[in-house]
Amino acid sequence: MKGRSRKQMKANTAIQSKPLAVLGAPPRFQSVLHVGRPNVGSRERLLARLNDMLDRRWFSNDGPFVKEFEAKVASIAQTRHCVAMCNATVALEIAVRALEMTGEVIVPSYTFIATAHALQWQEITPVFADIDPATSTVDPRSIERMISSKTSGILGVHLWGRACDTEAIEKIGREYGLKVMYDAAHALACSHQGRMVGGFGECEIFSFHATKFINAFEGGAIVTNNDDLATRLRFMRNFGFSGYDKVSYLGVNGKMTEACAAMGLTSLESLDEIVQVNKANYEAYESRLAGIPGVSLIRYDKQESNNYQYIVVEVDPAVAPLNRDELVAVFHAENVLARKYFWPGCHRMEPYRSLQPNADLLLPNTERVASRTCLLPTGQAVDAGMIESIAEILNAAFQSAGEVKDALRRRSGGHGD
Ligand code: T4K
Repeated sequence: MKGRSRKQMKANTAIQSKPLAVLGAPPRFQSVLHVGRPNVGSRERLLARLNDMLDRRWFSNDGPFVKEFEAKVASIAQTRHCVAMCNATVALEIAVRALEMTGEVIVPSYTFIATAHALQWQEITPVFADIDPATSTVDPRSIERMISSKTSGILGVHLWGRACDTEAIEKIGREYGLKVMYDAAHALACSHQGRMVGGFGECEIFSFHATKFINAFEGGAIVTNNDDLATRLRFMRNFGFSGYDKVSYLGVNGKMTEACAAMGLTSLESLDEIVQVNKANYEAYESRLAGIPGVSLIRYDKQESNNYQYIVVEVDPAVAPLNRDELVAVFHAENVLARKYFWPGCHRMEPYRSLQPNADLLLPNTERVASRTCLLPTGQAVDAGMIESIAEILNAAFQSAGEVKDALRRRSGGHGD
């Protein structure tokens, strides 16, 4: 299979079938399996592009690769504009500023910390709304409850690529005169009710970080159908310059480099192939995890376009013999670095924990979902054999749950975590 060497695959396939590393056996995988191992794409195409870049001696500042990358992303998102940025965090910050959000902005707590930081960094208070436990995306009813006289906007997040309830959110936006934008870091090439993610709200932001299914080493992009906003965003990402020696806006340096755009273009050429691998991995997990008590895989709506880039598993502690934290400890011992995204929720991380110490009282679903979710490895670095082994580890751990709990308790000096 493209993108991984046979030797590496073989070394990483199950080396034994039963005993668990947490109980003293050697780890099931010899090398570590990560959540978010980058997909590489065609080395030849990337190196050819980098050579072109060197020959051209044009390395940054709206170069030809950046322009081509923007055109391709706008075409996937079906938007009039795409403004590429150095990463999605800076893109969020620039978008928030270009939309003149101030005071308070409502955002889910159940997201990567960058969503909240993009606001707080500009001294805008992120007011945390709860999620709908059925979808893990922000609950419009909770948004409405959080509106105050200081609220200027709503920043929704299309978590795991599944779009939030854009109709309800935008209705609230219209009723209360609030700007609406979306963090679509996970949602490139995903659709919502048949429309591609990209054209919802005032603008949407994609991430092309190394760990995303399409990567530009580091990168981000803002897509929008608003011509004036796109113009402002272009100025703002380049110090506010609107011409030689002419500064028209407050700006910053948010530019994407040509090397990053070269990687982004190369990665985009493999989009279909990567989605196919992700989908096959998702289906392999779906069949291997089916029927295991208390373990469920989040669902992607088959009527929509999905990138299937995350394998998100919920562990119900009332049913499963081990809880999420115990299971993650079991996986780590086997060199499967399952992640607890986005535990414990932004509201329990600094500076928000200190600034808003009682936020948890209004976020019961966030607290519950964050305590039971873990992500498993996928992408081009993972194959069906590895998924089979991961499922075997899970089954073996559940079968020996008593021993596993004892071993974990001993390891933590009797504190049980
Ligand atoms: N909004 C949302 C909803 C997001 O999820 C993110 C980013 C953003 C906004 C901000 O986007 P950017 O500003 O980053 O464009 C990772 C990523 O760094 C982050 O981009 C991503 N979300 C988040 C979900 O995951 P970490 O700190 O948990 O993991 P990290 O970067 O250490 O990487 C995870 C694993 O991947 C590592 O254990 C090893 C492996 N890895 C990582 C890199 C960078 C590799 O094998 N190779 C690599 O090059 O945040």
